[in-house]
Amino acid sequence: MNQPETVHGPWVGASAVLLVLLIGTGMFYYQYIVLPATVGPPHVPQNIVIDIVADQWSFLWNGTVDARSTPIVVHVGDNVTFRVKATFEKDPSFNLHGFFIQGIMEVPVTVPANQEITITIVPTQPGEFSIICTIFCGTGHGNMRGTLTVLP
Ligand SMILES: [Cu+2]
Repeated sequence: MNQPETVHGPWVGASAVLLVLLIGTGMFYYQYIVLPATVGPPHVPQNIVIDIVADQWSFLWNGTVDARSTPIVVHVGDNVTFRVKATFEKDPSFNLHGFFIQGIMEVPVTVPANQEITITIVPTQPGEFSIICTIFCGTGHGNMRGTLTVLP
């Protein structure tokens, strides 16, 4: 009486396990590959103001954060205003920095001592963009770099 069940039992169990594995794998990939491309609201563009101190020899944002080790992060379409101030505490024989975001700005902007320069950009494509000083400002000038990360 119970003979058919004992014969087919293992195959039914194996098929069930396979089915669960298949569905599980499908759901796993679905959440990582299919969903992000089709679901989720687009980024709403923001007005962002970022204060930057161009010192010798780094670009510090929000007062103390080195843009070289900690990128400034914005999104495509954001209206990003940089307020840049230059200081020359390590070597006062210089009095000019240059502010340039490669791949985003057309030309560098000169930032003289004791003056605040305002630059507004609207990134149009995602990526990592280098911020560099374009005017020689002392021995550490080559280290005066930073990164602007633009997210989609
Ligand atoms: Cu400089």
